[in-house]
Amino acid sequence: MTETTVAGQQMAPWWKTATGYQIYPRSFCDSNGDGIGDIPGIISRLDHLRDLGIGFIWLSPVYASPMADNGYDISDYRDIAPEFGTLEDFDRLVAEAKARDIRIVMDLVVNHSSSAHDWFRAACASRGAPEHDFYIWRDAAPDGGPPSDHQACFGGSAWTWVPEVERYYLGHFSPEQPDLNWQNPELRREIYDMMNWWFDRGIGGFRMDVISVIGKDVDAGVYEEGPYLHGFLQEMHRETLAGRDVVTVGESWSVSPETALSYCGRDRHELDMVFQFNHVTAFEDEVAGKWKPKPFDLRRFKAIFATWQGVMAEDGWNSLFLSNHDLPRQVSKYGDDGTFRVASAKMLATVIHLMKGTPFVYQGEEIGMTNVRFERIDQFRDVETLRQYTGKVAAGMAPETFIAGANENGRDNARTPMQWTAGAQAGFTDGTPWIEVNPNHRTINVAADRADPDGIFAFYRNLIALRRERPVVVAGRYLSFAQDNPAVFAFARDLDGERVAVIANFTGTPAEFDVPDGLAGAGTCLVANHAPRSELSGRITLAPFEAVAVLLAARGERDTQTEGAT
Ligand code: TEU
Ligand code: CA
Repeated sequence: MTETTVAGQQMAPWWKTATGYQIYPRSFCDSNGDGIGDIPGIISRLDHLRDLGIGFIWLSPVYASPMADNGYDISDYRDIAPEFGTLEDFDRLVAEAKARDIRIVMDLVVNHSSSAHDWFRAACASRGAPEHDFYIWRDAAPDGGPPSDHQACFGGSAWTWVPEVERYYLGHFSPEQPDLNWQNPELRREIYDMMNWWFDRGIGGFRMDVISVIGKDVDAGVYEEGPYLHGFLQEMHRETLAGRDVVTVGESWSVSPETALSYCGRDRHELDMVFQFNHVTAFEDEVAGKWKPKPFDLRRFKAIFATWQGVMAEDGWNSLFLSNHDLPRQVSKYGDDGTFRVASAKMLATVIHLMKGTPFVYQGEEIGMTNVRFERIDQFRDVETLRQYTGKVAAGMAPETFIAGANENGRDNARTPMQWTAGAQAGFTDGTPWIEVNPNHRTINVAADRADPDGIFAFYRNLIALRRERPVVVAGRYLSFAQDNPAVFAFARDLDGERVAVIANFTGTPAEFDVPDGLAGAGTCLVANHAPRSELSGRITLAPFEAVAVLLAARGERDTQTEGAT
């Protein structure tokens, strides 16, 4: 490692060495006993995040909202929901975070607003109102029905009739989330002005909700990655992002290795990163989606990550995550939330944090929080789960079958309150939480995990520090190994003659592994969730969910020949 490289890394954008942490405000920390997490609650827990070493928080929406979709339905883009606090609280959050070297990245939800937004109220009152054209309206079909069969993501028709204007409007997610009409230049101006208003308040960037849907061509039935998308993103960049030291991550369920660089290639002037979901949708039914999961296959999983690492090898930048507020808990989904909970949580973190890109930790992941098990539909809160339940049970599905699916893949898994202590309501609230706490908070909680030097938190802190301290973790080339092995995820990272070898057993049984030449050698153990290894060679037996990363001592002429290196 040379001086120049270190200096070079320091000059890289801050978000390439930083680790992100997602907060779902409703579920993080309640300061006033109303059962709902809030901004003062977040401020009271910032030291936990400073200790973890993260560089920025992605804050799920805190804007004014009737909360049909917990804030992904915004009724005022320039105000804070009263249950979360005030603009003064928000400014204090930005300042208190900054004092701990943490930036605040907000959620930008501009594919749709809330149906309670003033714009939408005006739009529904008269066709002549200027705001009418801020939304997407179509006439009824000849039979009076909706203009197309398009179904809303959360169930039912995507079209809703408004008698006052005798037209249908589009709600691609739900009727409470009417789609904004990006074709209207005044609407775009409003959005850019609003973004600049938040930047001027000192935020560190935006995560952009379902951004790949804004360029849709409704009449052609093209919703994802429509023909206007990149023109709008380039305009947005010119009007808001250019010249600012901020980070942008666009969420897209449709982005593919083929289209990724059209969002974040260096000459595109659009976004810094995308959240892609290929590793999630690969294990879902093509039609029934997450309600009908496919069995996990490590070979496919590895191939997807290798492809994305390859696509971003020279240009663009990956985001790295297994969890967010829409997904089940990663230790339950990809690891083992029983016997091997701690080992498998650490194993998954090792793989994600040592790839090239910016890792995102979802609240509670750093202590190995698990899925929850609800028995009755009235315990669920998520709009998607509740609407799909109504639809599917009406269509004949047994309620128990649906509930089993929701326990496995539903969004409420990620939304049960953060488990701070073993005490009442997990230390999340003094009142009654808006959604039940997971009963396992008696053993799985921040206080217990942090008190354990071998805890998951300590392990994450080490991984996050490695990224800040070691250029090879940030910038090293990614090389795949043993791609056909169904049990072991193995890769290397290379920079300036340094190689880090990463080997992880994805199963709950011991795995015999023949160390490939490219990973063999002796050196310094950087990460281990079992006994540290400083030498990798020959046939090794990995313990269940064992993960290890070794910084190999420099070999004069390192053999860079690898199997299917990306
Ligand atoms: O999610 C995008 C999205 O497509 C989700 O509906 C996703 O498919 C689903 O959660 C998987 O079960 C974003 C937000 O992350 C989500 O919370 C919002 O509900 C949605 O947009 C609408 O704003
Ligand atoms: Ca509260």
